[in-house]
Amino acid sequence: MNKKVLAIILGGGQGSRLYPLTKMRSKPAVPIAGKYRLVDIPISNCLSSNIKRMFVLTQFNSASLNKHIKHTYQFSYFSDAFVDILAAEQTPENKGWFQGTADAVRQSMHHFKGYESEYILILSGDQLYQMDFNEMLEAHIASDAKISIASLPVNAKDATSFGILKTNDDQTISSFIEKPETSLLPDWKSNVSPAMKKDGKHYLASMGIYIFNKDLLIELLDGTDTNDFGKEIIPQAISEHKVLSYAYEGYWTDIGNIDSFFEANIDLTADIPKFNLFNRDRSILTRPRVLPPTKISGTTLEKSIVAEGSIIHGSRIANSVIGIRSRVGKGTVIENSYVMGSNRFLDLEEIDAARAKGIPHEGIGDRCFITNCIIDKNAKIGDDVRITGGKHLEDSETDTYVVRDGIVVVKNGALIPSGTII
Ligand code: ADQ
Ligand code: ADP
Repeated sequence: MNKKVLAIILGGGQGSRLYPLTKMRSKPAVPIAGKYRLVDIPISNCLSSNIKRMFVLTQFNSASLNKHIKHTYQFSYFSDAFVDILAAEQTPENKGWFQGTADAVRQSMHHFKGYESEYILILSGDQLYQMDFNEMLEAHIASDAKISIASLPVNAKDATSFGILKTNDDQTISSFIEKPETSLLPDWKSNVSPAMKKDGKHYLASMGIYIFNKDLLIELLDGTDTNDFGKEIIPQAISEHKVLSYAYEGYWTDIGNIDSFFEANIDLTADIPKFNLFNRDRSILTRPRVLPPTKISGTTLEKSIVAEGSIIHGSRIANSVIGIRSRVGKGTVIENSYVMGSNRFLDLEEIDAARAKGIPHEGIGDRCFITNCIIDKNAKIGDDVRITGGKHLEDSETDTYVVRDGIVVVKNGALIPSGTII
């Protein structure tokens, strides 16, 4: 185990951009790719980089996050490895909520100050990527930097949503601006490689992945009221300390809102997805559930992922991710959608009882048509339901679903009666 590094995963503020997926759970617990949760991505990256001591900072604690971490990341009694959740807590010094990323680290500092480590690796909890942090650490140590920031080239459209930096020839960062306005962009172009130029990616963006020398991090956070890494700590630090840009070239995407979350999930169904769940060296771990194999009958499946424990009778499923313990009724068509599945199985008596009362049970009924949709866990969708997401829909909310960027998000546990048309 790498004893020099302690990892801190920023598990999310209020998670409002992922609402309603974050209505009843904290952001790290949001289910992704049919069987994982968001927090599995940074944790798995740490474990495959041999970094085995992690704190997950979250604004809200939730039953699903606790249960997931407790049942998934268990280590031997004789190992120092751990994954601990630190939720915002009230103490005599603190009012309560974390005021931003740096404040979250500051308020939790007393929990990790005492652990042996020279470096603190700070990660975001809402990104999809597979990265070897050791390579970044080696570059950090070799350059004698005090802070390193992972960076990658982006185009002008994306540049306004990221921290943008410029470097000297030795890759140290000379200037940094958090989320610049479009009018400022011409001043922030970097000399990127010809391939990146061809793609229009002229700007170097911070990936929000930082290595800090621990002593410096403590010093920077101590006795100040700066709340954010991107807005305050990093721009202030570059004039006083050596801050390195670590150029990353692999796949990386931010999944902070419904649109990017949806895209990232649906992209997993591509012939060669950008994010590779089948990479043995950088495998993504999750809770080992003991579920029966999925049973499929009469369904044409195209470019789809189907997780364990599902019973599928639909007529066609295309470009979709079907999560654990899903049930899909006869004649149903699902296209371009992410169905998260259920937290438990229904037995036949429960299904018969629901039918006798004329109410839908967990899963998707017969003869439904579902497209451009996210269906959160435990939703009960009746027969002959049509949900047609798309750009023609305006953002809106009802008791059972939310529309964001044309994607219909059916809420956790929502009941959509037979015959509903959305
Ligand atoms: P953003 O992602 O916009 O930009 P921010 O909202 O501060 O920055 O979030 C960073 C991470 O911390 C996210 O995973 C977020 O969920 C989490 N987080 C936010 N507030 C938190 C809180 N109060 N408690 C716990 N966790 C919290 C940052 C950088 C940019 C960089 C992008 C790359 O500021 O410079 O380009 O990340 O995505
Ligand atoms: P999530 O949808 O994020 O898993 P929930 O709040 O629905 O969150 O569930 C929290 C936890 O409680 C889950 O991990 C699940 O295993 C368990 N759970 C939820 N509903 C049921 C249920 N009806 N029966 C058994 N366990 C459940």
